[in-house]
Amino acid sequence: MLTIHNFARGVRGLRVMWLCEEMGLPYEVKYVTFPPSAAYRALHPPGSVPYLQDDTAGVGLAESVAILLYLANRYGPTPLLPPRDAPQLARVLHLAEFGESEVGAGMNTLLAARFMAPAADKDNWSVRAQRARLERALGYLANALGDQEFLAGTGLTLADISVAPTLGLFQGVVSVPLPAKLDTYRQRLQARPAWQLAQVRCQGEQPAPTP
Ligand SMILES: N[C@@H](CCC(=O)N[C@@H](CS)C(=O)NCC(=O)O)C(=O)O
Repeated sequence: MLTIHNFARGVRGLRVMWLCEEMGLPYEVKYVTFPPSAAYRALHPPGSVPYLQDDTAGVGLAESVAILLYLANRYGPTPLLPPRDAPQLARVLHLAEFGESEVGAGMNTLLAARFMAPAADKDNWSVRAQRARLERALGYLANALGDQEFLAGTGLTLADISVAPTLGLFQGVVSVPLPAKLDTYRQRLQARPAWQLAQVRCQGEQPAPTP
């Protein structure tokens, strides 16, 4: 069984759940509190999410993009990860990694500045530099998408599964404008049945219905 540890509504865990839904892989979700419990830190000492436990294989790993690659390799083949001799493979790997290292990681810094930094540091030089870098990354992605439906070729790939969920955080949470083209792209992918199922699983424990 696959177990995905995640914060309720954590977008990186959503990446992993969306992939599982697209591949038809059964999974369980365990919600991690913030701050994470000692039990969770014993499993994954940095305390970040998501973390995947694969009991069938007897392994566990963190880093959402590594988890995407792990699942596609371990439980594929899947068209979401082109085969090793396909020309498209390089672009899928490049943009899947870019989704975290240039978009997701940059957002972490801006979120921390917005919600945790002292007033004098909320708009300091580093914050402005990070915002400018994120704007460049979004411009790059909008160009990379062009008029295509997907980032890398004619079908959905890990590149889209990495990039699209993070774009949802740009409305109001991060003060960097999301190019209209990327917003339309995100909304189109969000309408997929697999994303919808994943989003429900990602919401957190639902309160018990009142009798
Ligand atoms: N590069 C990591 C980033 C993980 C990460 O920053 N996750 C966020 C939640 S979406 C988190 O755990 N934040 C709290 C923390 O880092 O303590 C990944 O892609 O999984």
